[in-house]
Amino acid sequence: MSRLFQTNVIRKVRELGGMWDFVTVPDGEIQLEALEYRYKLAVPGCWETHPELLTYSGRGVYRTKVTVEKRTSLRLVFKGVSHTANVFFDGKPVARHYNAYTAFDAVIRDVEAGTHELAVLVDNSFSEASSLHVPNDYYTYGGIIRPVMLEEIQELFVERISFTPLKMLSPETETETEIESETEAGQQSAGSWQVEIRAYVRYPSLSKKHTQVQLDAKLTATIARQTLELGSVSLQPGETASVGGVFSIDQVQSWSHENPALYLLQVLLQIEGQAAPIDDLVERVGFRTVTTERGRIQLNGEDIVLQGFNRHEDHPLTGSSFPLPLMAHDLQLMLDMGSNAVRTSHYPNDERFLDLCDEQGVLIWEENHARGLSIEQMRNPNFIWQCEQVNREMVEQHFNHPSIVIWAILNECASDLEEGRVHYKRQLEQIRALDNSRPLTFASHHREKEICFDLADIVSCNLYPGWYGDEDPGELCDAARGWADAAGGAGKPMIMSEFGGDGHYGLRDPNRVRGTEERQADIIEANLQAYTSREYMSGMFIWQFCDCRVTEGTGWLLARAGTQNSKGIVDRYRRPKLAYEVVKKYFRGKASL
Ligand code: ADA
Repeated sequence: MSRLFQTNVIRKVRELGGMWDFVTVPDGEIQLEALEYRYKLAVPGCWETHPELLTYSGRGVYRTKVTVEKRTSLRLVFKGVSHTANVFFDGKPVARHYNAYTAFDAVIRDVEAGTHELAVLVDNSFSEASSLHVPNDYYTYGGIIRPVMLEEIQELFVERISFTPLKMLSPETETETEIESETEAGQQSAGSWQVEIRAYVRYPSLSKKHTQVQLDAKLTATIARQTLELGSVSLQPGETASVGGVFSIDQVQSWSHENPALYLLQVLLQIEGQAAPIDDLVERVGFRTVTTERGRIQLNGEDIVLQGFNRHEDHPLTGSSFPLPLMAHDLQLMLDMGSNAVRTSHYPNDERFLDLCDEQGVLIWEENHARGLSIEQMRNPNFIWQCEQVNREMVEQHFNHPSIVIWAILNECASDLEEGRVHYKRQLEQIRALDNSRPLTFASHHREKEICFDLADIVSCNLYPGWYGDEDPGELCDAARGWADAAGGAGKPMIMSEFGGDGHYGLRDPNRVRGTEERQADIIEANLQAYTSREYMSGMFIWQFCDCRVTEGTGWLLARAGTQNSKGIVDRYRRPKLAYEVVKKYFRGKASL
């Protein structure tokens, strides 16, 4: 299962999960047909879960069989391969993709009935070819880490939908409504909304034996029992086109943390002159707006304060490949502590986790993939295109999640330098052009040396008072507000995007020295006391939800004890540390208890 709702009613879709053949391969040319597969590995999964591959970094080939009953065109959708994938169908290359945390596809036209071989060469090694996956304070696992879907497609198919809630047209009043996802129909209050809906239609290139042929199709959408005519497209092979417009939708409820109302939006594609639709795509959407005014963040016009965690997709038993129950468990723990928000540090997350957040009303800061890259690392010749690609894929693929309220870029990179600023400006402009409905930010640790706050909508600071320095959190926070105001951030909302300290699970000592659970609890308490009591603060994200594995190496960053970042409020197995109750006290708003 790759989503928490059915994404297609007409298009035939199935998951290619299971045990695939696997073998490690050295660098250089490979002969697929000569490989002898030594292992069976779970897909989705990380190869580090196999006892012989616990620390393996390099290349490996996954293989499975795909059987189709009749001649058809196939679309393979890989939700995440870590970190570089080369895909072969019956021995022929059909796709190549870099970056573990966004999806990509391969379309194969006119596949004959019978059994075919699908092979994926996966590489998780570090080299100049990879500018974003570098040795870092988290682990780059290897493998097909997210689901693989097999779709049977027609000549034209709906590649994606974008749904943008623009404004509430009439307030909610008591009426008969039906929320598609979970709530039962009944007397609820509902209003009408103005939204923009666009459908993107793709006509994959034809194989050589076909002659060029133009196809015309009409697109309709249904949502909340209303049918909308999106318009028509006319396409040549190899082209993609979009169609849509602005519509009013009646009888719907707004999405919020308290009432996360979701609706299914189905787009149908019908070839002109044919009797029935040949393809469809379903998205699940919510009606809400996000704005930044008067130095605050608003959801549907109401000021909100984000209280949550930075979370790495990391688990000792499954690596970065999360089964649904573990995702749900993480979210349940965060909600138990009274959190209403999560930051997907430092990469786009699995869509099922985003789906869970949509359902639970949890607000998401989603960010592109980068952590702590120096200006030298940003000069990697692959950096620009690799960032451009992950930004585009993140925004296009996750556009319809009502839970995502902020897009962010380049955590702790060189935003203190003019040369770095060029990248921040380019990337923020790129994302704004893709989606103008959400505020943008980046997390900075440059204090008074930061020079890019004028480019963002929200100023966000990573500061570690009590851990990397002995400042008072409240005083440092006020100083940070001043630095931000002086650096182009005046009048913008502010978020404390990281704070915390090490707490090694089970290391208890009444002397409360560094590294004990007691000291971590003290640090978290002092920070939360400062940020929850500051009027100008629009959000706070604790570093971090759970301990995570890091790359092993030398230097202060990569030589962490136990090869893990131990600032989690729960350990790698999600066992709560002493700070858990402290967080609960503040996030649940009972700080005086
Ligand atoms: C940084 C960084 C995090 C983590 C943290 C720490 O601010 O953004 O990824 O490395 O510091 O634990 O030091």
